[in-house]
Amino acid sequence: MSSRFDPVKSDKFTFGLWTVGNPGRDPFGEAVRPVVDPNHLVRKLAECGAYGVNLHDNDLIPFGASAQERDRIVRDFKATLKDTGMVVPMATTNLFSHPIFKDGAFTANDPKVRAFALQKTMAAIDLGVELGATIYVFWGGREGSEADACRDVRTACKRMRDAMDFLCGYVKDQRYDLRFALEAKPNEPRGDIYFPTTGHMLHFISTLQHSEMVGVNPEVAHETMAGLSFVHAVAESMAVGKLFHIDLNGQKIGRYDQDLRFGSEDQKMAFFLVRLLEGTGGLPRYDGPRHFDAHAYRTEDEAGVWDFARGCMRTYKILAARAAAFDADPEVRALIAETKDQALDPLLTGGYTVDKARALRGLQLDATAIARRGLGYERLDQLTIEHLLGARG
Ligand code: GLT
Ligand code: MN
Ligand code: MN
Repeated sequence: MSSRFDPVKSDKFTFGLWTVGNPGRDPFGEAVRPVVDPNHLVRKLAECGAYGVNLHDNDLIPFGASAQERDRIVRDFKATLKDTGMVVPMATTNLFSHPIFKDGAFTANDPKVRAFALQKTMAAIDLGVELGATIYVFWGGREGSEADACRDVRTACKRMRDAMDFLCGYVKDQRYDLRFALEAKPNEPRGDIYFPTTGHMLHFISTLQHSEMVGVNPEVAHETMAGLSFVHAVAESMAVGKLFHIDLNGQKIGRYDQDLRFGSEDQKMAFFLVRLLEGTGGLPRYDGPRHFDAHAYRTEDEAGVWDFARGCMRTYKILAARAAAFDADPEVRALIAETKDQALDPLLTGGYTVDKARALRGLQLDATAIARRGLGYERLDQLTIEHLLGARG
């Protein structure tokens, strides 16, 4: 039986090949599921109602494959995409699995490693564009250190900037319709990863030669690992027009990168996140793909993987419905209605003028009276909880 929460293509839900294809290996144990053919994953995702699939170069093309092998794999994969109506909105490079990247890729001390990383990324960009990607993600999992004496962090920053400037130039030179999205993570697999949060990335982007084509790809788990508010990170990225892509999953604070089913942890955060992305609060919505970068519990067989995938998408849609009901609730609207003041508002926007400064100095503001007023946020938060738990709306 279908329900209104079952995903459909227009929801724009996507999964990485590495997510539903994750065989469940962890630092303490072997794989618990077989490695599955990417074409099968695409067919099953399409059946589940997904819109698209994302990939690293080596999720599809084995490392070191010959040119003929590559072309055959790409031909078959394109046929599967066509058959299923699935798209590839995002692609990325695996710059972390091969031992050559043990000291980093773009920031490694050995120039040969940095050259190899650029060479591999140019080829992976060509592959992504050939499959239709318009977003290219950079997650620098190995760009970091344990023995900090190995390089000055400023040197690492410069190397990262050189790599981004070069690759932006490559994309422009090829006339590709492709934008970059940088993904932060505080640690794991390195002791400390450079540019550990979305905030660091946003500033780094402002230092690039072609900053207009570079944005961020924040991930729930990564910002939560850093103890930060994911919703704030996403909103601040949107506020400066830099939310180019998003990695949705679940994470308990203070743990290793869990990449759990979306909405399986911290439902209040997930509620505010979906509300933000869907724009039910009134500001513009995010219209890019809703990408789940998560994987099924290690306890699952293949059937459990598809339960996991459907679960991510259904929870998103359930939260979207809850957010819409919340923002339509008259009591909520009354509590968060913006206070308008025709005299003051013009003084508080649009920057400095001498006249504004004079007017502000002359205002009679009764701090004690203003401070006495309660704001009703206890009631507002309780309404949030009641909507979230389905007791209202
Ligand atoms: C890896 C990582 C993810 C990144 C992927 C893109 S690879 O699975 O844990 O967070 O988004 O490189
Ligand atoms: Mn991710
Ligand atoms: Mn993660």
